[in-house]
Amino acid sequence: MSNINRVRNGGFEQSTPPSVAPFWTGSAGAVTETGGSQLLEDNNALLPVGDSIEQPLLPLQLLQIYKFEAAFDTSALTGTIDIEISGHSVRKFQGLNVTGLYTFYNFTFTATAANVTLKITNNTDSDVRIDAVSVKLA
Ligand SMILES: [Ca+2]
Repeated sequence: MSNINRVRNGGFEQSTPPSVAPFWTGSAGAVTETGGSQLLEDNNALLPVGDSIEQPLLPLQLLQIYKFEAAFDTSALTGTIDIEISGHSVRKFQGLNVTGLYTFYNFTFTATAANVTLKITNNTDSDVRIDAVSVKLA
């Protein structure tokens, strides 16, 4: 069986800028961008300070280990990019150390529920750009 991405529209290619839909919902300032700010293909998401995007993941298999991965780009000096997987994981990437151009960041977690929501929040002091979000079996 192929290792499918549990995140749908993880590269924001199905979105019509500036909306983050489909699959993603966002707070008021969260948008999809195009025209050169993306890492892969045509689109990326932009989270201004304090904004977030989230989506219910395709079902996970209990007790399997999954890897979250996404590319981030920010000029932040303080604060964190927070990744929540409802009730199971909260990871904080230090904005200061996510510098300049897009880089991929990841972590693994054990699924303790089948149906979870992934949420990415910009709690840094600068815009955060996001592309190529995935959650796959590790
Ligand atoms: Ca993309």
